[in-house]
Amino acid sequence: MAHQSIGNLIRQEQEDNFIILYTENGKIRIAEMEFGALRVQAARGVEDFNDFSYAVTNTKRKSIAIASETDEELIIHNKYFDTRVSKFPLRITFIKKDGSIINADEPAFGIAWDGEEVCNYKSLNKGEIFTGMGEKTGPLNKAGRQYQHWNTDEFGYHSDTDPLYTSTPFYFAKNAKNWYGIFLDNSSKTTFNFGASNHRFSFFKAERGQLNYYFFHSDDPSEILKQYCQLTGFTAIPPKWSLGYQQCRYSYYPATELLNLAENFRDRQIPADVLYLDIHYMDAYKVFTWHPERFAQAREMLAALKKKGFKVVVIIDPGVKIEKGYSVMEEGIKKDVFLKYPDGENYSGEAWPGKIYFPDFTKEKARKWWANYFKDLVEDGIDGFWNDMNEPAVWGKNVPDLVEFEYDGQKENHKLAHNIYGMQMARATFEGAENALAGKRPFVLTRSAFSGIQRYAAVWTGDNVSNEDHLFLGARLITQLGLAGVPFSGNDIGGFIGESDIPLFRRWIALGAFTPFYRGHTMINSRDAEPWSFGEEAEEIARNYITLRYKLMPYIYSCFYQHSQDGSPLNKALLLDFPQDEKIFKGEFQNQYLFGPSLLVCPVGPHQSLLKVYLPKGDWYDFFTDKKYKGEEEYIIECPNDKLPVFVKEGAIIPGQNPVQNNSEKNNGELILHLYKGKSNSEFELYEDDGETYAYRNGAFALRHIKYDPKASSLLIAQQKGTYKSDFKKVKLCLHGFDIESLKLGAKSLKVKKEDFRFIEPVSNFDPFEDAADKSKIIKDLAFVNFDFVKDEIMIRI
Ligand code: MIG
Repeated sequence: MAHQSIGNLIRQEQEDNFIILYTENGKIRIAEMEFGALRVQAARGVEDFNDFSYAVTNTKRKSIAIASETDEELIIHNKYFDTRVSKFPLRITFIKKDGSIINADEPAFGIAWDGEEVCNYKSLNKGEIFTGMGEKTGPLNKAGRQYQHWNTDEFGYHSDTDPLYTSTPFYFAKNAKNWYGIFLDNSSKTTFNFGASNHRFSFFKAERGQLNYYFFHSDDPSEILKQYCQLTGFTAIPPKWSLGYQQCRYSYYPATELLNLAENFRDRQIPADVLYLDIHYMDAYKVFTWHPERFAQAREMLAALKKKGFKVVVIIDPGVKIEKGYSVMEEGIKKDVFLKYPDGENYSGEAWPGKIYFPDFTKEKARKWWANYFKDLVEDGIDGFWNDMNEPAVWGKNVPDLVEFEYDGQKENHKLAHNIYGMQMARATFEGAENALAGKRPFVLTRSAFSGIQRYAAVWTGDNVSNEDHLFLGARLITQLGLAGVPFSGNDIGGFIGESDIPLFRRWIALGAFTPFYRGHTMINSRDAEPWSFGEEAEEIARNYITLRYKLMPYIYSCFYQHSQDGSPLNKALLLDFPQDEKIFKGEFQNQYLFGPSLLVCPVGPHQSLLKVYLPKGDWYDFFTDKKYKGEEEYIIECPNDKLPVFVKEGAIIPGQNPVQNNSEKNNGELILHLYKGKSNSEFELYEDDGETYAYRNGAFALRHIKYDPKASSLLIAQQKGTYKSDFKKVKLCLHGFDIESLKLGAKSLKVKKEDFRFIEPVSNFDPFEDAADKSKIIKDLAFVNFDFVKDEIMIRI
């Protein structure tokens, strides 16, 4: 029989903060991680436990003990839940403190092996919700589906294609009222079955390597995500320029084309920060070279672009062209850094450059060798790096399973290393860039990834298609990546394959403004897809939304700070804030997400002039008109061409600034602080620093805790923490939803009189922040006032 269960418990040991349970056919080891997750490992027969992990950075364990034991079972307690181990056969059940079962091994199958494969069957519960999983297609609720992790270059994928480019084997699930998370830390081909086979079980299995999973539980799913990030890492605050609008195509060349592009953006007053060089910048697609004619004067071009406030990111593919005399290849051979067959011959595949060798990024020596090449590009004036083809992708073929990888001392083959390759390439790229940039923060973008990638790179969702399906699917993928600990992701605005048209482009460029990574990109030989390529109306919409993005930059930048503290993603799945509201999973509402803590974004299709939206609990304001809506209701919203439905949560505190043309340009010193009337306390951490160096790690940041207390009618802007000299000198306070007549405005320690306030008359359809000259719409209950943004705390009575 192929199926071999873990069997009965024979004896147990406690050692070194582990509980080790010996069974008939193997052993289980249980540990409680410093931040609350419970780790379960299984080893077969007399095998040792293998602790090696590329994903996990924090391996600290708490002390663990068996709290009670009977003939039948063992009980282990931790702060968040209890674990029951039944002995005959060994089965694990996680139980909430109130006695309800969160998650249990399927009684008949539990943990079992089948050949090299290891599988954990879990009881499936009625109505159980499965979600998260990162870059996985299908609906937000993945119940009834099966997914596989095997990083794949999937050109023109569909809304149900699986697998795609990245593997983050971490899911959220909800059994009755109980949320839990499971992270299977195994880089081989893994399968997750969420009740796709029957009504009896869900399962996760790995083709190779050990069962090694982490179980998380909290009533607050944000806490689960935080614990996952505490285990696998956070994204450090990115360079501010990488949060601006970015323009790519396959490919811009020669140099004059980039200069024209830059001029176009500035002339048209469409803010932008980054231009991209796709594969045609290289000489015969040889990595770390410049094309001798197209970019004969790369340095001059880069210097000119810099003057206009543009950064440049270049694509870096893993394959190294096999060509006599090509120094990168020759050095690579000398240093012995390429992947090999078991007989010692270098493995070669084929991609853009023709025949290529692949660096073994799971080998430290290879990562160091690779990292060294970034100095020249940085010296030339390149600012960021874009890793593509790192699944790795080989023309029409798969890397054979027997190809050997160093796997940092583990000596593994392709079966276990495949899913980790892209992440280790991004790591080597990040380390090289960091070293070369001498104190500036690197920006790396990757297509392929594994759990933990958030420590090194932003992720984009590869070769999507110019159609409505992808607009919606893209929103879900980004939100799900957020649930997999990746806060910095995006998709090709307008779609990569095929051609966007006017209606699609205007919707997508608007939506993209509310995604973390905001980049337009398109395929070779397709029509132009820059913000001005779809006619005047679309250009106007693009300008307005891109400008709005820059006005929101203090909010967006602060959200990245927040992620680095608690793991909260930028595209925030609604389940994180509304964990008991299952309506958010309904097909018609599943694309909605929060952008940061306060903005509810409702993606709308190119031909939808009306959109049905669902507003969860609380009061909401239309971002553009301030119209108030009651939560837990559905609404039909009118969506003219220029309107993306965005709603603001009551109590929201949203810091903004004047529009700038790029993020290297300083704002005018006015903090535009928007406050939306609410019923309960709310707060926001306003974060600033120099936007490009690591000086913040030595205290050079400006952090202001802002707190709104409606019962006390107060808004408190606490004293600044940190030594960075704030870019803001005064505050313009915009009050939304307040009854102006009864407003008692005043500020402690500030000489402000009621006359200092004046009412403003926004709002253009595009821009809630506009102190509009045209008095088209008058919002009566919006007022602003200027304060000196002194170092002291500011208390405002409202
Ligand atoms: O075989 O570098 O997903 O963004 O423009 C295609 C060319 C290789 C795939 C990437 C795409 C990029 C393209 N690349």
